[in-house]
Amino acid sequence: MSSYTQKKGFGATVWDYITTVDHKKLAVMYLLAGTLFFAIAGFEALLMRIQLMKPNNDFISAGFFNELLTMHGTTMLFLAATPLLFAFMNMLVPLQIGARDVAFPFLNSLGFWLFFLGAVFLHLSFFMGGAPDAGWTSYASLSLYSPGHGIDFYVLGLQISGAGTLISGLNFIVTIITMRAPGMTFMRMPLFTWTALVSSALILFAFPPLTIGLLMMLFDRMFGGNFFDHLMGGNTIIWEHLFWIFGHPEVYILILPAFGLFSEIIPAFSRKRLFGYSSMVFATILIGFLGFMVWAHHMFTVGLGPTANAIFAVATMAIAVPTGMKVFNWILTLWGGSIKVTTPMLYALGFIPSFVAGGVTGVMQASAPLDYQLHDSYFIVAHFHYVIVGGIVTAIFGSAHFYWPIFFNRMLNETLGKITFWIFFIGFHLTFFVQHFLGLMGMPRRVFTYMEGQGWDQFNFISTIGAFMMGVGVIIMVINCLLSFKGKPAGRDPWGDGRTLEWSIPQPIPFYNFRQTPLVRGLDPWWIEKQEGNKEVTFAEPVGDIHMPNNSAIPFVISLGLFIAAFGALYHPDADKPWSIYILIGGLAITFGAMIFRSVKDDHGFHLHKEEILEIEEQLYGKGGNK
Ligand code: HEM
Ligand SMILES: [Cu+2]
Repeated sequence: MSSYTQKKGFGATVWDYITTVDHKKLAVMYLLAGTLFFAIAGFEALLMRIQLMKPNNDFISAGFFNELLTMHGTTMLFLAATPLLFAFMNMLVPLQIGARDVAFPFLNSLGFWLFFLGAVFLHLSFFMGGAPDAGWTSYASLSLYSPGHGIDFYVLGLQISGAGTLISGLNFIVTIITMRAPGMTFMRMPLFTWTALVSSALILFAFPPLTIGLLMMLFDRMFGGNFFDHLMGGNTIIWEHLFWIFGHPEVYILILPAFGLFSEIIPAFSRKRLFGYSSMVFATILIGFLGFMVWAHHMFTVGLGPTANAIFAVATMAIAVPTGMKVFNWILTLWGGSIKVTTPMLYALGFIPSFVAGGVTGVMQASAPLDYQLHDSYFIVAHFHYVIVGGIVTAIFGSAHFYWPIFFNRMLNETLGKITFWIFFIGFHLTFFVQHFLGLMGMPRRVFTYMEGQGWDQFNFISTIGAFMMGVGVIIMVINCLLSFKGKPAGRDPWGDGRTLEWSIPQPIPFYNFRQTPLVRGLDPWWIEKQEGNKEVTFAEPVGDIHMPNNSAIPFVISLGLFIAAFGALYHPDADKPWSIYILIGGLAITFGAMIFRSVKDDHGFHLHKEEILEIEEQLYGKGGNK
């Protein structure tokens, strides 16, 4: 029985996506879910900016502002930026290394559903008695005393979705180490795959401290654990350490893949190989390593003492060295290249100065004495949005344009793309540039309003206008994405400048990716083949049977069980909800039942025979194919 014949119809399609283990479909699901949460968090940002547009505003209440602030930060980092980058990793990593899927397709699906249901759980807090309100860092001194269930939603939602992230990170590590095509040595790996590897390694080391911190928080809030309660012999600073041992690497987990994406876009449209490839690889590893040594720069004002502050200040500044190397390598790739300014390239060109600006203010804050002045002022808000929006969001937007044909076999409209870029880019600088001055003039961060006559009014007004421009840019981009489906198929290598293996595959990409495993003969293998006038990559094997995994609903069921159990845990401390314990046990029973079922039931996947492969390719690329 071959299971590649697809049923038609809406229900069948939904079922297909719920049970899929195909990395390309999961990539599309990450893209959709990430976009949804990006839109929600963007909307929350606009509400905050309306509130801050003029002094003494009463558009929203102080309490609701705290909820918006917390959910905006948490959602943007965990539920928008991470899944959007996972969308690219899922889609591109197997294609770039010449693999048919990731190492553990079942776990890939489990990772998605844990992330998604954890995110849904967190967002239900808005409708079920209040969202978390202690900031995305949820400092224990605030969160332990926050009434209601907001913080419990934060703790349980992040725990579930964090488990998904950890599982996916592991999967990428194993995939990249073990599943590379013949000839794809480590030093021939595309830079995006390299950054995906290092970023996944960071996930492996950074998420467990978060898990432990959240567990301790859960014990404190639900069972009177007193880990962080100073009145009971606990220590609130321990939460800060645990959080930032995770939290600082988290920003590198996000920025490294963004670097990787630009390291693909810049050589493609400079039509040159990446300058200093091996130094880029070592810079990536070094940044990953140093990223773990600097967490306490978030705690300079806590009172760790001058020795600790000095060590962490120097370690932080050291990161500027490998980062600077990267910036020079990108510029030297552009140097003397025959540059084509496409939309993705525009994003890359806008990224370099914006990111450098964010990096420079980062080095400023790395100086502990100056940080005493800047701490918790709008200068900080300006700094991290320059890095996050100027670095990560531009990478995601630029790559959405670059890789749209790989995802959907369609091109985005270049004119609309460039309009989006300019509106977004100008809006971004309007929003955040002036915040540096607000910070220097003393405006504190995380306040819901301010008094007039302090010289802050105009800058806040400008900042809000900029935020709306960014919103308009995003709306145009979404329209562009939707319109693309009316367009013609893009076909293979539509930019004409693809360098890596993902561009060598005919479109639409069959579910087994490569009919034959490619033979990699150097860095930028597809570029090499094109230089030699080849129409296809060189193959490492003749056409033969392919082994593929079966779809499965079990990952969804495992995640659903935890989602249900979380409600039980949440309501358990309430004396008036004795039924909550049954929900908790029932949910866990579903999860463990599904796990046991998976363990005892043999699922060996299926074989796709040579004849079937040829038949599929005939359907896809023969007459009437290439849909
Ligand atoms: C779309 C444009 C954006 C606007 C207009 C915006 C606006 C804001 C505002 C007004 C705050 C509150 C600042 C404060 O009072 O301290 C904030 C905080 C924050 N934003 Fe954004 N933001 C945007 C995009 C992003 C993105 C893309 C990310 C991450 C991927 C992000 C991450 C954060 C974080 C982590 C915080 C801190 C939350 C906290 O202090 O708990 N923002 N943003
Ligand atoms: Cu940091």
